[in-house]
Amino acid sequence: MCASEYQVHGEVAVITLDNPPVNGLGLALRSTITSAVTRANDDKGIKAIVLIGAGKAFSGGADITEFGKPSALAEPNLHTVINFVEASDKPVIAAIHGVAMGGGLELALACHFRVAVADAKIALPEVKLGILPGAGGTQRLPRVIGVEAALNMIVSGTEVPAGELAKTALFDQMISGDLLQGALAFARTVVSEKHPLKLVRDIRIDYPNHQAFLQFARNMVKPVAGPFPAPLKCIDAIAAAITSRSFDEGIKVEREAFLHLVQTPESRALRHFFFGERAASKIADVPADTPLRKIEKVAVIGAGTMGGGISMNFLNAGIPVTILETKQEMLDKGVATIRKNYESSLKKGKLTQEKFESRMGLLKPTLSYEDLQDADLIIEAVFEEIGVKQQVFQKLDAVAKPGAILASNTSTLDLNLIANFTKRPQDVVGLHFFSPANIMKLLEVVRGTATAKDVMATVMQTAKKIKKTAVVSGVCDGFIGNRMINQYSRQAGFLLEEGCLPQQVDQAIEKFGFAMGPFRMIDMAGNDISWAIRKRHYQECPEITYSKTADLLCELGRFGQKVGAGWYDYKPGDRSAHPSQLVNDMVIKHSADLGITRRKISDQEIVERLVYALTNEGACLLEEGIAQRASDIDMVYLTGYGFPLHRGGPMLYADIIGLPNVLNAIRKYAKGHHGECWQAAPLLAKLAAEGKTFN
Ligand code: T1G
Repeated sequence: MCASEYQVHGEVAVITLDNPPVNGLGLALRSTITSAVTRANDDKGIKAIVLIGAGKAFSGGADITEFGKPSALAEPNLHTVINFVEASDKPVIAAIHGVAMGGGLELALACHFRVAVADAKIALPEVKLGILPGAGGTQRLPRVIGVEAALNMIVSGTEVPAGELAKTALFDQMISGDLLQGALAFARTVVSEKHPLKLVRDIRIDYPNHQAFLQFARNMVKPVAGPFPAPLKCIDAIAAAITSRSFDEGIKVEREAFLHLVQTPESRALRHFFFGERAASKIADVPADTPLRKIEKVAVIGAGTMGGGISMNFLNAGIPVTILETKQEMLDKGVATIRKNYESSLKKGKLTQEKFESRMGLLKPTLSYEDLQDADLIIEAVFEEIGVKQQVFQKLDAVAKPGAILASNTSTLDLNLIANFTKRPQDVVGLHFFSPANIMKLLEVVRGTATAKDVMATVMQTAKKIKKTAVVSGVCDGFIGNRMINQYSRQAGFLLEEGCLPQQVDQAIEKFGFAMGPFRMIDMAGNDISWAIRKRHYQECPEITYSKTADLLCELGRFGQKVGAGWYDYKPGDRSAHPSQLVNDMVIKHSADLGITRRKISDQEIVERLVYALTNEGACLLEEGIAQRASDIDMVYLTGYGFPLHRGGPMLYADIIGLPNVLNAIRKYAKGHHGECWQAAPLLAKLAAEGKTFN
């Protein structure tokens, strides 16, 4: 234990939790705590002990990087540490700042006293990782803040400022000045006034009529929890805190629930998402300390749906936006749409009048490129046609100031081609937002061959500021998301030829957990958009075969919801999809025209062919270096394509199913209709053969 971790201030020993970045309670830190508490208890000169966190946190909880590894349970495990602190002969005072979360808060709850600064964030967020507080949190928190407040915190995992809990038995004192000095003064008072050691475990919970409350809680939580088992298990553990004959009996219930949940695929998926979101912000060859370009003024070209949504992201972050259109009425329409969106948030109480006015005040509409001269970042969101992009970027090259970042919102066009329309390709990057751009979290950051490293670092940081999950993609047709969805859509089309109807395919994949099946999704996005992509592919890459069914649909003008008819029929003003006899007849007739005898296709086959088409293409993207890591691909699908969170994304899902099983299925489908789609990605075959996984 290094000196900084154990310091003596008079009669008080100060133990510092020091395990950057958030003092995760990994094995080394756990050992430090037990050794230090032993040392303090053995030292006759010590009368009290203060636990305090180094850096920005008391503790962010158990070290989740240890999950699934032997060190997570190695002694002293978190339970041992917590019992050790609680059994100390001398008073242990937790001094809390920054965050005290998960196991960090559980450690503090085992201390005899707790002091904190008012803005410290207090939480038991384990449910967000698909587990529950497994070191006494479900048993101790209700004892200090009450059953209802504890249940709300534990089931939601939300943070609460310590100040809001100042009057509860969770805290003995709020410290307004220096935390350590305040904690030392409090410790000395405990000693001088001979305060008896307070053990949270000894507090009795008296909650009459708890059955009715717990039943109410279960009824409220069950529909929201969906496929995740943890929220209801949290309630079971809290119930045990109320009903168990002893504290230790309640701990046993909590422990069993924790050990069950931590093994579930849902928890694995949520932990994968937690780390995947953070990993995605890292770029292998761009150092974390790369100097950033300042982004204080943004310009958006195009005030259509995308341009307006993109602008809102920056306005929401307090960054001024100049929005440019070619015609006044288009510009007025775009600004009006932004205003209408904010007004609807205002009406729903999601936005204050003051914020509404400040955001609109940051928006400057213009028809002149001259007004873009002082922009630090310019994002074009114009018509998806290379000629139009060329005009825009040549103009930008002429007016944008040196060092301005020029970004294209293109969803499929060649970013390198676009960059070469300028004399500054190093300043050009793709920022592919997903519609509705002000809502969808995913942002594909497309790195051109020439894109400078500081441009990449700057846009990744900017993405964080506008609360986007940014994933870096190399340049290829469709980048990561759309290239994979193209394989998914191909399979959906072939399934229709072989025996499915649109509603069967959609229902099967929606039962798997997708927010929307392929046919409902494309009816919403517009069948004409995918038609244009297919027509481009017929010219540029004829080797990619498609079912003609979708073309037949488009030839009937059935472009989807926007025209009231697509794969499904729609009633005016009603977005619900009604199976269309006309389309079903067309699908069945098309099979006959192809000489295909339609067959009954199982939901499992539908799900395998749609999901493994994503996995297989994802493996190709990894091999080609278009995607940096498998978890990036999963983040794209979890935040941009409605892939079910509890399945973890197409790559993690394949890992959980087992790559050999995925490979067997792919090989089976390679023998079927349009088997040419099913060439197993070499990386997938290699990992399967080696018994490895993508993640
Ligand atoms: N363990 C290991 N690493 C962690 C971590 C943790 N608990 N929390 C954060 N990190 C890493 C994170 O991956 C990132 O790493 C860096 O810290 C900064 O994180 C028995 C078993 C604490 C509010 O769920 O909510 O206790 O990418 O970017 O915005 O009941 O991190 O830099 O390499 O998020 O300032 C319960 C999870 C664990 C808290 C800080 N605890 N963490 O937010 O920084 S389970 C949690 C957070 C548990 C017990 C159970 C946030 C934060 P890198 P960041 P931030």
